[in-house]
Amino acid sequence: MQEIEYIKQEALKILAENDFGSSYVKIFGKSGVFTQAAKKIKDVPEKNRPIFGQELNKAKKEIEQLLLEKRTEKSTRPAIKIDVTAPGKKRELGHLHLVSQAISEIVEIFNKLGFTLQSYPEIDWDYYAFESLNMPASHPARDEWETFFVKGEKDPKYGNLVLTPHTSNGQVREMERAKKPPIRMLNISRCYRRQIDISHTPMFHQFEGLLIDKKVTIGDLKGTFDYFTTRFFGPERVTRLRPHHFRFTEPSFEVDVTCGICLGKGCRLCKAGWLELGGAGMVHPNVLSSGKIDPKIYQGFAFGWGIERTIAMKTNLPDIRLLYQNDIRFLEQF
Ligand code: FA5
Repeated sequence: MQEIEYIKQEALKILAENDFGSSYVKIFGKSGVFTQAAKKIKDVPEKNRPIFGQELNKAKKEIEQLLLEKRTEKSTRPAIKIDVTAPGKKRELGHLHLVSQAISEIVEIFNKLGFTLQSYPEIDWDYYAFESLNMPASHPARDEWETFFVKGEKDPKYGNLVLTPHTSNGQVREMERAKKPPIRMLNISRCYRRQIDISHTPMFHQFEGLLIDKKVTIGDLKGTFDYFTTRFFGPERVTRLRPHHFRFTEPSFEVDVTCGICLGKGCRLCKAGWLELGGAGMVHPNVLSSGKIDPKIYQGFAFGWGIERTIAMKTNLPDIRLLYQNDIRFLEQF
């Protein structure tokens, strides 16, 4: 029918020139082409009315289908035009955790002095953590390490298993591995103690140095610490040795570094100008004997320092627990 064809063509033209919403109104709305066409049925000769109605419905369905396709096509099309010349979005890059950064830096500094990194167990026998270090079973000095013990069978020679409370468990292990001096070991590992406050975490890291050779003196020990301090903290910071007591070194020291805020004058953070870095001393002859090294021929020095404390001292961190709270606002500052 010509009239129907004419209506269809009009609807197709509207579809081509308009978006979905306007096309719908112009084709099926109150004054739309199909509504107007339906009103004209009464003008069609009576005998032609049924066929006119059928054809009109057929055309309506076809146009409805096309309109539906237009809507789908619109919703899958991107809302914004792509500007291919616009610069790309930069992805934010993460970085190593402060502890990992400090470990790399420490390894590099001690490598330059000939110390090589070794790795010893984090869960170790009582023998290596205490007994071989001149701390026989039930010795009161063990209490200072506030140790976590692992439940289980006791080994007749090595005793219980413990979560290593310090990296000194690597000392006799290294002597057994190397068999003969010279030894220059760096042992970095996680340590565990029942402690938590602004300067203690239950899990922390220590780095342990052990140097054994002939004619090793306290001067070598002090020189090594000065070298480390200058490299790690900067030339304006200095170290000092304070007498202390450890069962596995004789003499023993606590090593202090001048405070990063007041540089030794004394301030609210450090009180007297110094911050404690860790313990150190000349290896005790009994420990050398545990490692089957003759103390009459060889001497050595050892030290064990906390990595989290070292970071705190470098960045003037008020509370080392911040390092383990996974707060991105804190971590991304470094
Ligand atoms: C020791 O652990 C000795 N093994 C160090 C040593 C090694 C002495 C070799 C002589 C020869 P101390 O308990 O003081 O010592 O711990 C050494 C350092 O580890 C501390 O100064 C501190 O920097 C760090 N440290 C200890 N406990 C914690 C803790 N809970 N959280 C964070 N850091 C800690």
